[in-house]
Amino acid sequence: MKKNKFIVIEGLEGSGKTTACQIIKKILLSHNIKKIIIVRQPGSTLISEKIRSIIKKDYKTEKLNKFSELFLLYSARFQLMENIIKPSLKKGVWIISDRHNLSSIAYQGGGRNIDQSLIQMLNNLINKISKPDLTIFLDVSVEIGLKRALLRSNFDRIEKQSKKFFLKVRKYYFKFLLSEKNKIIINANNNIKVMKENIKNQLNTWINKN
Ligand code: T5A
Repeated sequence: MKKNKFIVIEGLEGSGKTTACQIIKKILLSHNIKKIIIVRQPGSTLISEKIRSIIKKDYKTEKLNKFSELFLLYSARFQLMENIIKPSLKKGVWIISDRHNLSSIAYQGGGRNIDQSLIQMLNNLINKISKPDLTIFLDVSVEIGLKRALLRSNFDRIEKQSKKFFLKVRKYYFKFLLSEKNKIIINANNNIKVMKENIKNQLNTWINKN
């Protein structure tokens, strides 16, 4: 029997993370892995979902300060780690998380220019609770990703950022993925069918090895 793992999905808006979470769940089920939880960040606990709505909403009369944004995101992450991820991992449940620390490195570090040493300090605290076993990065171009996000619904506060912002986010994702040992990078510009096949092939290989 395979030991349960903590799998993180990362990527820009519209890269297909939510879609990929369901694809990954089906792949795990095909390996007879039945105890699976999908979570999203920010979110997935009562308090974290309240924080999510603050993060996403554009309060026209008050701008969310970039440090407030950072600490809200980490508050949501600590709530999720302590209340769901840590106890579930202890019970042998596999975790699929839509975003994690790397999103903060890319969006708040890259996009908002917050000092990486501050973000790393917070990441170290989160990693003490539990570290991901695998990061799956869905690599989509900024243009394609935002086009998909807009087709789905109106832009939220972060999606309203400039193209320059997202190009920096993408650059930081790659900068930090270089040092990530356990990763799978998927070309997410392809259609869902091709993306699904690529995830299936690479994840099956990883599961069989680990
Ligand atoms: N954030 C989050 C930070 O700034 N720092 C952090 O630390 C964290 C954790 C979260 C926001 O918070 C920010 C980043 C985000 O701006 P969110 O709603 O969760 O907000 O935003 P996203 O994570 O980007 O979610 P999206 O729903 O926009 O994108 P997904 O989940 O990547 O994409 P998905 O699967 O919902 O697909 C979007 C649409 O595209 C289609 C789908 O059918 C859907 O309609 N699609 C494809 N179409 C064609 N080909 C493909 N390969 C497709 N894949 C999906």
